[in-house]
Amino acid sequence: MTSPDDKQRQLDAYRTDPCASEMTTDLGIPVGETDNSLTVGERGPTLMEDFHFREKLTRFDHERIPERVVHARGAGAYGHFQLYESLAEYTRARFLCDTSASTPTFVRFSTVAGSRGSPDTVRDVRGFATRFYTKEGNFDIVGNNMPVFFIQDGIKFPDFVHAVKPEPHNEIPQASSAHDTLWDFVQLQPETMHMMMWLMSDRALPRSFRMMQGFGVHTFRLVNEAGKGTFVKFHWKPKLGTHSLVWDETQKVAGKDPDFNRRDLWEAIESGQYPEYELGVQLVPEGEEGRFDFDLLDATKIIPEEEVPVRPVGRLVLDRNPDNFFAEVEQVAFHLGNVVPGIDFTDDPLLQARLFSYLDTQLLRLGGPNFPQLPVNQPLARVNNHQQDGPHQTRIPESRAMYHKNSLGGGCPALADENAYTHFPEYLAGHKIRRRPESFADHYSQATLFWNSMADWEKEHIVAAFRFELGKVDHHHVREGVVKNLNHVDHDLAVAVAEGVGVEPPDKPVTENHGRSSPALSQANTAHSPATRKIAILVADGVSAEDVGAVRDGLRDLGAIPEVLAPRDGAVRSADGASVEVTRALPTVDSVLYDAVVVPGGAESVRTLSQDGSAVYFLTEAYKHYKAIGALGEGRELLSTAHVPDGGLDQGVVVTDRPDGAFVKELGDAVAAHRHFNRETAAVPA
Ligand code: HDE
Repeated sequence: MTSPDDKQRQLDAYRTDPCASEMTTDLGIPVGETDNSLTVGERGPTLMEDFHFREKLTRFDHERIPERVVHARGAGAYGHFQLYESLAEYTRARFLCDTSASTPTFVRFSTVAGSRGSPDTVRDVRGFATRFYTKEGNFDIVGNNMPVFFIQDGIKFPDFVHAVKPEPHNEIPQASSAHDTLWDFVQLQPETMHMMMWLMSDRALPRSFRMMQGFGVHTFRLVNEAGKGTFVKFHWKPKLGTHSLVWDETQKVAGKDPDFNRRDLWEAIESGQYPEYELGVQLVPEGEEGRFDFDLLDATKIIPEEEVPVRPVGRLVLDRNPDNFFAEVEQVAFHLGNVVPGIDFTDDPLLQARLFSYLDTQLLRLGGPNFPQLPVNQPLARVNNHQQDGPHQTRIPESRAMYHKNSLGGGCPALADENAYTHFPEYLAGHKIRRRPESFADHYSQATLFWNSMADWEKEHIVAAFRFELGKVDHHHVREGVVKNLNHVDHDLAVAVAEGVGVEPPDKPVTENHGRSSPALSQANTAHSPATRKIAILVADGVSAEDVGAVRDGLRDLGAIPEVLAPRDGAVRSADGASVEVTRALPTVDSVLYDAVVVPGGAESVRTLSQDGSAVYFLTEAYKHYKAIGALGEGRELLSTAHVPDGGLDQGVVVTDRPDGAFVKELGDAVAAHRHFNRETAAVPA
C-alpha cells in the first residue's frame, strides 16, 4: 500500500540544504573565495591551476541538455491519487483495486510546438502527462488536453512535427501553427480534420492548467486477475471546469506574462488552492468493439460520452511544487510504455509507434540508459535486474553474476511469479503489409460531430481561428485545400472560413451534415466556480474604504483572489482618511492577467482613475474580453468613460449603489460564468 508521502520521503535523500555546510567544490574541498580567479599579480593572466575557476566554468558550460523535441515548454507538480471504488472486476493493477492506498503522482503540463522559452498562451495542444508511483512500478498516462490526434499512424509523426514546428529555412514562427507548412500538411492529410477542429477551438487556449481536461487519447486495455480484457479510454476532468482565454487576450498575455499558465499552477499550489481532477474511464468489454461506427484503434476518434459514459473512478490532487525545475520537471522522463500488471496496450498504430519513441528520445535527452535512476523517475517499487553500467550509473550492484541464469549469485534475482507482468495473449495472424484499414477511412463524421456540438460562440471562435490561421498562409492553393476539406465537415463552416480568407466559397455541401451532436464536447456545459479567479479592484486616493472592504472580503469568502490595484504601489488614502493597502501598481499589470474588474465608489478616486489612461483601458479591455465587470456608487461613472455599456446582469455587468451581500453574490455568479459572450464587442477600442 502506498501513502502520499512515500515519494517525498524517497526524494528527501536527494534534497540538498544550502545551509548545511560551507561552500565547497564538487569534490568537497572548502572554497573561501569565488569572486576572483587566481592570477599572476592583480593585473596578470589567469592560472590554469585554478581548479575552482575551471570547475565553475566547466559546470556552467555543460548546464544544458537537449530540450524535448516536442512538448519542450512545460510545468510540473507532485500530487496524489485516491481511488473511489475498486476496479478489480476489470484490472489487476493494485493501485486501481485498493481504495485504502493513496498513490503518489507527478504531473507535467506542456505546450507542444514551442521551444522551452516560448510563451504559455499560444494556440496549441496541451500535454497532460501523469505518473503514478505505484508499488508495482511506475504507470504513466502520457495524455493531452484534446481526446484525438492529428494522425492515425505514428510513422507520420515526424512529417507532422516538421510541418508544425517553425519552418526550417528561417525558424519562423515560434510556437504557432499559423504558417504555410502546417496547413499544407493539413490540406493533404484529411485525417487531421477532427483534431484541427479541436485545435481551432477554445480548447487550444486554456485559462489555466487547472481548468483543462486530460485524455489518454488511445484505447488501452485493462486486464483482470482472470486474464479478461476490457478496452479503456482514460479521462481527466478538472474540478473547476474547462475554461479558456479569448484569442486576443492570449496574444497579449504572451507578452505581459509569458509564464501565465506556469505561474498560475505554481501560485495555486503555493497558496493551498490545490488543483483537482477526477479520473474517469470509458469501458468497452472485449468483443464489443465492433459496435461503433469507427475503429477503437483509430486515435482520430472519440467514443462519444453519450454512447459510453465516463465513469469517475478517482481523484488527483496536486499539492506540492517541485524544489528544482531542472532536476524534476526537465528530467522527468514519461513513457506510455510504463505500464503495471493489469494495464496493457492495443494495436492502435499511433500507440505502437509511441512505445518506441519515448525510450529512444530519453536516451538522447538524458544522456544514456540510467535516467530511470534520477530521483523524479525512480519508482517506489524495488528495482532488481542484471542491467549494468552506462554513463552515470549510481547503483552499486553487489553481485558478480550479472546474468541470468546464474549459480554464482545464488540464482538471484529470482523471476517474479504471480506478480509478474504478463502481456495480454491477443491472438494475431496476418500478412505483412503497409496499408491503412478501411475502418480508419472516415475522416469527417466526428469533425462534424464536434462542430455540431458547439455553442454559437464556440462556433464563432472556431471560424475566427481558421480565418486567422489561414490568413497567415501565403500559398493560396493551401487555403483552398483547407476550405475544400472543411466543406466535408460542414458547408456553412467552409463558406464562413472561405469568405474570410479570400477563397471562392464552395457552392454546395459535399455531404449533408449528419446532424448528430455530443453535448459533452461543448465548454458551455462545464462546471463553473468563482474559486481561484483573480479579480482586480481599481482604486485611487479618495476611494470608498467600505466598498473595497466589502468587495474584497466577499470575494475572498467565495474563494476568489481579489487584488487592489492603484496608479502607484504602497497604499491609498480612502475618502474617510483610512489607509487601503495596494496589492500591485497598475503600470506593472494588465487586465489580461485578471478574470474580472470592480470599480468601487469614491468621487475623488473615480475622477483620478478616469484621467488615467491605463485605468480606463484596463476596464475597456476587460469588457472587450467578455469579463465580469462590477461597479459601486461613483464607480459606475468610470464604466461610461471606458465605453462599457451597462448591459446588466445578463451580460455580466453588475452595478449597485451600496456594497451589500446581493452585489457580491451577483458578482460571484458573473465571475463563475467565466465569460459573457453575448456582448457586442466588435466596436470596442481595445
Ligand atoms: Fe508524444 N512525444 N508522441 N504524444 N508526448 C513526446 O517524448 C511521440 C503523442 C505527449 O511532459 C516526446 O519525452 C510520437 C500523442 C506528451 O515530458 C517524444 C507520437 C500524445 C509529451 C514523443 C506522439 C502525446 C510527449 C518528446 C506519435 C497524447 C510530453 C519528449 C506516434 C496522447 C511528456 C519526450 C512530458 C512527448 C513522441 C504522439 C503526448 C519524442 C512518436 C498521441 C504529453 O518521445
